[in-house]
Amino acid sequence: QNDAEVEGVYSEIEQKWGGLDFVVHSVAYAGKEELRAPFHHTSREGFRTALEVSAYSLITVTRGAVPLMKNGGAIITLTYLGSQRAVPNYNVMGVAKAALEATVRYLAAELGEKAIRVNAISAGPIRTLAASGISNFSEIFGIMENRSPMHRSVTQDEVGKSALYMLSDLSSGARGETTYGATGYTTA
Ligand code: IMJ
Repeated sequence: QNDAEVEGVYSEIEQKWGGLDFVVHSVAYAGKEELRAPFHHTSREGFRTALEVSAYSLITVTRGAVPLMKNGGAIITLTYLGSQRAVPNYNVMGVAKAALEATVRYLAAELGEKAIRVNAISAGPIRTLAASGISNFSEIFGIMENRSPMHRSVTQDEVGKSALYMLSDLSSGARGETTYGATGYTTA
């Protein structure tokens, strides 16, 4: 939420390295209440915070990175299927991720001429701090293990490999995409 802090990081990178090849944007936040209460009770303030931290921040992070990507570069962000489907309790985070995925498309369209690629990875549910305290998380895990073609949930290593693809020349044709690394659950 602090643009000056982000700019500070980039000026340090500029001084130390003189340029930048890629950025991983991996930040999201919604108030606890917003993830628990009925969605139609989402407050104006809760909506604003979730969208600002989870979607607008990609614009701030990209704006600072562009001048450093002198020979082009790659920017990725992390998203979740709750942007496309109504997932129980994901609530305003789903709205924020939909905004994030649209932001990826607009940034990708604009930065194509600078050879900067912007894409998103939609990982499946992973047991992390961001997943802790979610009431029906085990249930969501179970559904994934039942329905996905491989009958298991996605691993952190698999998300890492998708990131490697998106950040490297292997994905030179990918722009503005949301790639699903969720062991095929999305299409099953
Ligand atoms: C988060 C909430 C509800 C359902 C959820 C999740 N499902 C999954 C997540 C089904 C997979 C995890 N996820 C993809 C997220 O993007 C989580 C974001 C998040 C988590 C918290 C928890 C602590 C808090 N605020 C948060 N804001 C965003 O206070």
